[in-house]
Amino acid sequence: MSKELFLDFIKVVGNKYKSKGNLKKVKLISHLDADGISSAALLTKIFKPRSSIFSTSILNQLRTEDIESMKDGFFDLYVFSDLGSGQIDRIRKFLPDKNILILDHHECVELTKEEEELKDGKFDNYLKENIIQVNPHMFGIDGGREISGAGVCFLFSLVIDKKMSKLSYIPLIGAVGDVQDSDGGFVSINKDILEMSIKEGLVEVKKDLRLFGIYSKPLIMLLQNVQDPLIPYSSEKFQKTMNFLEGMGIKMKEGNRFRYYYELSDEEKKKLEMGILMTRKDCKNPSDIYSTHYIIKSEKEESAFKSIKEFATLLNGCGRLGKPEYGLYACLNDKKMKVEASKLIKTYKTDLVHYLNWVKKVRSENNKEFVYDSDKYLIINGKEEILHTMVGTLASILSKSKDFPKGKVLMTMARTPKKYLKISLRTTGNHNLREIFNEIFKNFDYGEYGGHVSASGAIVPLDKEEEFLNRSIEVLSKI
Ligand SMILES: [Mn+2]
Repeated sequence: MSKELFLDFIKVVGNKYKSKGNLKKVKLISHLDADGISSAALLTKIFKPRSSIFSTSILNQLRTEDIESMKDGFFDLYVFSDLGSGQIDRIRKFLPDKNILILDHHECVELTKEEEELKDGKFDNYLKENIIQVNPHMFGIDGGREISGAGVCFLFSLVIDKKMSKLSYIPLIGAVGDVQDSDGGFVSINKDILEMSIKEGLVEVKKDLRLFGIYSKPLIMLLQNVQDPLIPYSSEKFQKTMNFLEGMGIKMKEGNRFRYYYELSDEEKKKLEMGILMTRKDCKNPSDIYSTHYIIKSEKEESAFKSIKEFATLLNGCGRLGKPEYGLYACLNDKKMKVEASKLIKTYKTDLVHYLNWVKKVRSENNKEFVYDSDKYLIINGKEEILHTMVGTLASILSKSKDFPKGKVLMTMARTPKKYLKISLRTTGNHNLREIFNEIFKNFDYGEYGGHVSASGAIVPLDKEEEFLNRSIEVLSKI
């Protein structure tokens, strides 16, 4: 019931913008992750040809000052995608007279009386307002699991142009980027969108080995995957992996060319699966070697855009490296941008390895300039050594790595060129990170923080760096 109502609501909102015809000057503000970039791709497709001026900003975080700076903007419409619901109180405060459309799936901070009434099917009054919010949570739909930001944008865009169904793979990239396909695959609206994309002949679902890059990487590289090794010893290099394959009679090369998984015969695939199962006898779930792969059919084998999961990772990379537009136009199948995005992602991997090595080095030296270590926490202040957009990714990888101590809180930070300190918080224990930030900011009046219980972030003015560090250490020492 609530799903139908939500879809009805999107329809009337979509029709409102459709009937406006050309929209003149439109500003799009979206989030700097795979979901935000795919959201922006869909909305670009819709609004760019329908406006005289169209401008896009992709932000890591929508800060109060970003909203405040729009006060003097000259745009006729401001569209927020994959963000905005959490900041709507400030949008209302600073931009009360602007025309605003929010297409988001994050938790809503507060609902107005009119928004509460949408659940009862009362749309008319709300549609007259100049600030319109479209969010599944308003209808009791779980935006964390049932639909992504790009999913909301897709349904909206479909009302305006039916041909958008040809882009129904894009919301799936967003949903996978936001990890909405775990625990048994897509559900609810995500599942409906998946089915649409299958019906359109765009996407195919395959059950194959749980390996990242299974279609795009040569077999030997694939099995050496260090991030999430399917084979316990696979990170121990080439020779061992080669022996493993040869032991099963699977050739690693065809002539001079490395072979790919998709080139294996059925018999070879069986052998490989058996071989992998043998290496996993001591693992927690030895038979957990398969996963569902969503594949874009029009993409060539060996392309990094073939698997939706890889596509999402690529978009994240483009965002983190400050080139979200490469990812955005790659979504819209711009050939040149796809080449640029693939080149960029190679740098991304090298940068990450570089940062991980740097952290290893300063930790082993116990370099007091960058490292604050105790039995309860580890703080890494990357200063200018680490790109500020990478502190979150870095914190996630570090906290998941084998040699990171259990039960500790990890804080990573780096400086932005605009004189801010960007901070990420992760834990390998049972800490509630939101509460930790609450506590830190209780006696610290600068900057902003947000996020989830298990992954949080903050941003503070750089001239308060020392103060922030002292306050953090004070709080973290008592957890
Ligand atoms: Mn999202």
